[in-house]
Amino acid sequence: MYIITHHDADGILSAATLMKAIPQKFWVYFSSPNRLTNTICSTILNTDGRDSLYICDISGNRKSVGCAAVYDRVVWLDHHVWEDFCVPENINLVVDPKSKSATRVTGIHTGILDFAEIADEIDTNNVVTETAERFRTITFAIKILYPRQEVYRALYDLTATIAEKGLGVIYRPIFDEMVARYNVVIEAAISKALSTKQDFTVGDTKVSIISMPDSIPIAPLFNRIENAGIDVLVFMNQRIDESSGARTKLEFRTQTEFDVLKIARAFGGGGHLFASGATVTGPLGIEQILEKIKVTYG
Ligand SMILES: [Mn+2]
Repeated sequence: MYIITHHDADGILSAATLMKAIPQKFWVYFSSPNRLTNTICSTILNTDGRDSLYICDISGNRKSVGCAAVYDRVVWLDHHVWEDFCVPENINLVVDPKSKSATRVTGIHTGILDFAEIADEIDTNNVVTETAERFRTITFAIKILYPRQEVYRALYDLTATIAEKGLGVIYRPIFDEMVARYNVVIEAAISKALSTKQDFTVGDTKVSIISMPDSIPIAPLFNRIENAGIDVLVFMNQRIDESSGARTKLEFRTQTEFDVLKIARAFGGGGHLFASGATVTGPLGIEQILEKIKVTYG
């Protein structure tokens, strides 16, 4: 049995829900909207598709759905907004865009709702409990502090331990030092990112663009930006990959409940109405982003 899930807090708790509900050996792969098709293909190389596949917290497109259909049976549990296209009958689509988290969708599907409330808090950026705060911090800390080749192993261990023992394990003292180190690193990264914020008005649309030198989590950064009624907040991160060349990651948020799914779609991405993202191949300038906003909402 295979699980492909998003590498964020909601994805981890979705996978933990499945592992708790179905006591079998799972191979767990962490992926992202941008890499999903590749991830599905790499699991097919190991299985010939003669297996069951669960996909959590990442929406599909024609390509990824086509690849997943190689599996005998697929259960796809998600809460993003899907585009309209045909899905083969061996794929059981369980998608509820009204659900606050994919963990809740997975919980309702399996009858295990242990992690749904914490995932709801985190995925709607409405963290109120200490457990949600600490769990979110630990997931960010693993991704920021661990060497790249150890990140997925660490995320898997966290997922499996939570599935087995519950969320209480995040209070183990071994995480204290990690959280402390993360707080120092993230504080510096947030200050640096905030200093790049530029404000624009495109037609009637208020836009702010923030450049992120390193890939840092959006939520703690977004929460530090004063509410100035910005319709479209753009977080951009440019990276040169050895294999694929220049690549720009875009994340969109809003302070006015503005439909930022539209602009993500215009860049070939997706997500939710008020929180979305896209990955663009090649370098991308601020002028090009503003132009796309103008065309999309004009
Ligand atoms: Mn989610």
